[in-house]
Amino acid sequence: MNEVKLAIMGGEGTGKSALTVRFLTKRFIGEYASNFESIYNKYLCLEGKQLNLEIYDPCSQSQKAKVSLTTELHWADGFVVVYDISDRSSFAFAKALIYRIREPQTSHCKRAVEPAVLLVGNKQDLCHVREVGCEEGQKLALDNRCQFCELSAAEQSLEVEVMFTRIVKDILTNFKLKEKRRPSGSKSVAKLINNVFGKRRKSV
Ligand SMILES: Nc1nc2c(ncn2[C@@H]2O[C@H](COP(=O)(O)OP(=O)(O)OP(=O)(O)O)[C@@H](O)[C@H]2O)c(=O)[nH]1
Ligand SMILES: [Mg+2]
Repeated sequence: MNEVKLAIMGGEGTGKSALTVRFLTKRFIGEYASNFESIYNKYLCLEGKQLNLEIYDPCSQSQKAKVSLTTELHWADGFVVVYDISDRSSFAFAKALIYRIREPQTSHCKRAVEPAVLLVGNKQDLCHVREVGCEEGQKLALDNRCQFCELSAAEQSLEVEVMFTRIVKDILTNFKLKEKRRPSGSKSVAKLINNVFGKRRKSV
């Protein structure tokens, strides 16, 4: 069974838990505990594959002013980065997170393929007090090779499900790419070793 690890990142109060709970239960309950982090499990069948999806919903206290993401970058196969369309500072935080995820130094994680990222402008139902334009979100996503959507965890169930399905599909595509790269890589190393030692042996 494929293991898929997804981290939900974003500023405090942007709706990370609301989106996660909406996806898992199809419900919006309004208030969510934010003093502890959680990892949820959900079994999915997607593209004919059985998946065990793990969703990491961080604790806002430990998230404060934290953009280092070192643990998350090693753990997660993909990220949902959430901001609140009615809160510009949350967009700035989302931008910093995306830059961190896409930093070239992130290669210290020895990733063959860069992680899948979906930028989400949440609380679309608050568009009358909007502070971040939809096109700003689109541009940030496009410039950083991310997917993008705006939605409302409070009012939309199907859209939230589609959003999670989209990021999981992107992660599965990355798994396929990694698989393709790995055998050819190891084959060429094996060939190289064989060439070097094979030739030496012959000359002795
Ligand atoms: N209007 C509106 N409110 C929302 C929406 N999503 C979440 N909220 C509200 O925003 C507040 C914060 O939501 P949470 O899901 O707790 O946000 P969070 O990102 O998990 O917050 P922390 O864990 O504290 O960082 C709660 O009062 C939610 O009811 C939405 O789509 N629309
Ligand atoms: Mg939360």
